[in-house]
Amino acid sequence: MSGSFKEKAKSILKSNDRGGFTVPTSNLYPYQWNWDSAFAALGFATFDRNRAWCELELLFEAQWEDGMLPHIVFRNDDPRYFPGPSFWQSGTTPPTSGHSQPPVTASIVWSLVQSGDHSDLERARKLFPSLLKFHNWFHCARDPDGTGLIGIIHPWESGRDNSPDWDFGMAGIEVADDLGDYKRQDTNFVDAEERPTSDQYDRYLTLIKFGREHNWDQQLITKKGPFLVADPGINFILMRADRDLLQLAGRLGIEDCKETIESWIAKSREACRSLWNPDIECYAARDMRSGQFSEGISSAAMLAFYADAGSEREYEKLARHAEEILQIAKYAFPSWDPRHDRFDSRRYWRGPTWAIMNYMIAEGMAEQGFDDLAARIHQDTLQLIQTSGFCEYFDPITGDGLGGQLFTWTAAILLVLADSSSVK
Ligand code: 9WN
Repeated sequence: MSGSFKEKAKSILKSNDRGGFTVPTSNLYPYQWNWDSAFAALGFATFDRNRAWCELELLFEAQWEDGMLPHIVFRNDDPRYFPGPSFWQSGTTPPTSGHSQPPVTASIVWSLVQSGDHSDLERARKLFPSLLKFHNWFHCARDPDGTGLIGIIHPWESGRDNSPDWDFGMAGIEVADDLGDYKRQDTNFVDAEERPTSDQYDRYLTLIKFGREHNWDQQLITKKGPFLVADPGINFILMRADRDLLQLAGRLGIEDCKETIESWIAKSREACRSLWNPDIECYAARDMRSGQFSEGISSAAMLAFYADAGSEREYEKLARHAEEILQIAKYAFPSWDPRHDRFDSRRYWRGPTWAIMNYMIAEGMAEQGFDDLAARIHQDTLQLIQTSGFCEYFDPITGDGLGGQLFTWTAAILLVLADSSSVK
C-alpha cells in the first residue's frame, strides 16, 4: 500500500462521509450504522474533533421516542442493500431498522471528553440526556423483568450476526412461509462464502417480519418474540458504557442519575454470573427461554475484561483460553474458537478477526493487567491492516482480508492505534 497508513485511513473516513455521517463502506452498506458510526467518531477525533461530534449528533437524531438508538438509519432508499426501509417499516422519521446494536456510544463520548477540552465537554453535555435515555431503554425494553441481564431480539442486535452463539436460538425460529422471492444484495459485493447462509437470512427476515407485525412494540417483542438470547458482548459493552456514562455524569456535574446508573451496574455485574458456562469455563451466550448455553469461546467473552465483570480467577481462566487460542490463530482475536467444530476462518462472525473487537478486548486486558496479551492483540491488528488492507474482517489463520473493503471502522481503529504506536 502506498502513502502513509494514517493518511490512507483518514482518506477512507473522508471518502465514506455522506455529509455529516459515514457509511461503513460504499456499496455493501450504503446507510448509517449505529456502532460503526460511534467507532467512526473515535477515528475522526484523531484529526477532526468537530466532525467526530457531528457523526454522533446525527446518529442520535434518529433516536426513537422511547430511547432506542436504531441499528441502521435509512436517509434514502438505496437498492444496493436489502432489507431496506420498505422491509423494516419502522414508521419513524427518518426511517430506521427496528432494533439496536452494541451501545458503545457513551464509552466513545467519554473517551472524546477525556482527550478533549472545554468544547468537547459542552458537546457531551448536550448529548448526555440522549445517552442516558438510550441506556435506560436497554435496561427496560431488553430486560422487561428487571433481571439485570439484557436479551437481544435479533442476531443483528449483537453486531455479531452469524456467530455460532445464535445457532440454538436461530434453530428455534419457524421460518415464515410468506417471505416471498426476496433478493439478497450483499453477495453482489462479497463472496458468499464470507457471508451468512441463505437459511440464516430467512430467519433474520422472519424476525423482522415479527417486529413489523407487532408495530415494533419493543417490550412485546422481547417478551414474546421468536428469539431472545443473552449475549455476553452486549451485556459487557453495556456494563462498560454504564460505567463510562457514570464518569461522564460526574465530570458534567450531573448528580440526579447517579443512583440509577450505579444500580444498573451492580445489577448487571451480579446477573452476568449466570453467563459463566461451567462446562467450558468461560462466559457464553445463553438462550433466555430455555437457559441453554452456547458451548464455544467467542471474542465477545473476552470483553469481560473491558466490562470489569469478572473475578480474578475468571480473568486468569480467560487469559489462559486466550493464550491457547492465540497459539493456533496467528492473528488475534478470532471471533470463534479455532478448536471448535463450528469455526470457519472466513465466514463473517464464525471465525474471522475484527479490528473493533480487538480494540475493546485489548483495552480491557490492559486495564486488568494482562499487558502481554493486550500488546499482542494491538500488534496483530496493525499487522493485519498493514498487510491486507482496511478490510471489514480478516482470516485469523492466514491473515487474508475479507468482506467489504476500505472499511470505516478498520480505518478508525488504525488511527487510534497509530497514535499509541510508531505507525506513520
Ligand atoms: C447487518 C455494518 C454492519 C455491522 C455489523 C456487521 C454487519 C449487517 C449486515 O455490518 O451487519 O447489520 O448486513 O451484514 O455484522 O456488526 O455493524 O458494518
